[in-house]
Amino acid sequence: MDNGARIFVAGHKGLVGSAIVRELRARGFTNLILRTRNEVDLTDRTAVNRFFVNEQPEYVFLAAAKVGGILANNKHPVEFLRDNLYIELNVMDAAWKHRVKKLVFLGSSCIYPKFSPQPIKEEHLLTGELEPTNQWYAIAKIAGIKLAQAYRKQHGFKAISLMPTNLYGPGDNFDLQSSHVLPALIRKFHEAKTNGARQVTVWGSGQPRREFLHVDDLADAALYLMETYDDGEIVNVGLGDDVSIAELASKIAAVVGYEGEIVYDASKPDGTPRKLMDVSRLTGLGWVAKVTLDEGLRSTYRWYLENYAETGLRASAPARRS
Ligand code: GFB
Repeated sequence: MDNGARIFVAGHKGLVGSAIVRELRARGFTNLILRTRNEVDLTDRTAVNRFFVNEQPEYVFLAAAKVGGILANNKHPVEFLRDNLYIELNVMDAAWKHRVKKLVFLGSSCIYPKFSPQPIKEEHLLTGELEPTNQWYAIAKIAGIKLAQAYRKQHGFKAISLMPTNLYGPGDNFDLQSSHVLPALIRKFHEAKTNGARQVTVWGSGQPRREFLHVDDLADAALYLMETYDDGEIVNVGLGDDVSIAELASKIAAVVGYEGEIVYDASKPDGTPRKLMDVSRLTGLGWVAKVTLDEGLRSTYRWYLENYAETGLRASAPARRS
């Protein structure tokens, strides 16, 4: 991509899209095409086609998606399946029709079977049953992968698919009902410390293990692969290291400075027991993550303090799509 290339970042207001925009700007890309949901509703095929006719993007980062944590996935199966299918289909089809040079599609580690061998290799896709809580989202993301592969096979369209592990960082959703675990715990521990509460409740058993990648690393990987990788095979994007939810809770409590008790609510689902990515394909392509979990937790807490904690206003607004 040259610095004046017309680059559409779909979902630029979300955690992933905003990180990609920061990274592109930091590298001197000046011709970014950004639209809010009110300007172009990506679930609306006609609106998407009109947008591609008018703007003629050359490159697309497809970071728009209906996303959320374990409870949101479980409660809104229709939106997680339907909206993601619409977005992927509309954007990929328009990108192919309007001769986009290359498209990066972002999936998720939840596409893999619930009891996949660990660490999870790309070839474990479709080898077993999905985790029930997020099967709707997973099926939509698997359809996105297959769409990208189908357009490549039939039309030679250059679409690549990256499968990030659990992401976090600036711009995350801190709403306690719809967020992922990491931002939820930052907020819970911060509020407990501020209010002098003696207990924080963490959902589930604390035993599941998760791999957490800072979203700036994901953005760096997405640009790197946009420029260097051109194949239909999916690529895992992660750190190659995980922690239990209990360990994560202790780390966040320490970063926030909360000294009270941590209790577990077994009535909430654990989800997949473990989803550690095998990142050897990615490291073989020459990319490794830079931000450690400890550094990332500290910087994300600072971001939370500056952007949410002071006013408390945005903290209650549920995010719909990344
Ligand atoms: O981050 P999370 O919602 O998503 O939950 P998944 C991870 C683990 O943290 C689960 C536990 O075992 C939760 O029960 N947990 C503990 C909490 N306390 C909390 C809390 O306060 N909030 C939340 N949200 N969890 C998602 C998928 O699965 O992963 C998505 O549902 C997506 O579709 C995403 O793929 C990456 O890792 O279980």
